[in-house]
Amino acid sequence: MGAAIERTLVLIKPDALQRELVGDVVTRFERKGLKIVGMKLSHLTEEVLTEHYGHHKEKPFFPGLVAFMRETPVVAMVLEGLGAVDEVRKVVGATNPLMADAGTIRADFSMSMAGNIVHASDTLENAGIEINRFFSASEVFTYGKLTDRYHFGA
Ligand code: FUP
Repeated sequence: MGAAIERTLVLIKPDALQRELVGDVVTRFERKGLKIVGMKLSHLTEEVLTEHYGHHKEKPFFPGLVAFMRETPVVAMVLEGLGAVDEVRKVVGATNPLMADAGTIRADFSMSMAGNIVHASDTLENAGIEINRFFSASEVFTYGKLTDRYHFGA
């Protein structure tokens, strides 16, 4: 059985905005064939970041992480595609850019653990939670593209 069509959440972080890498990052996802079904700028609050990074709440780097994520708005995206959750993580690479495989976004564009360019949901369950955290239903779109059969066909 082939992979199912999934949706996942990506945040393009303040380091990427400061470094003018938004276009390059979006292009990586488009080139893979992922469909952009949601996309907006959002200035994240401490509350939403505390929820989003709840698994790191007790870590020493947590306050710095929250401050960093609020330096500029982030670009929030919902991407759709075959096995999108794992495929997007593959395109993004390991959390530590120094450990990430060449050809991934994090390896190719960054060296710092804090400034690692993007966030991407790690499981299908978390993708659902995170899409709902950052997007209302009316901000996520369903539409056909002429290239769907090339990207998603058997
Ligand atoms: P990921 O799912 O790849 O984004 O990784 P995590 O959820 O483990 O980490 C979220 C963010 O916390 C990272 F992108 C950067 C920051 N972080 C640190 O700064 N230091 C650490 O040791 C771990 C994570």
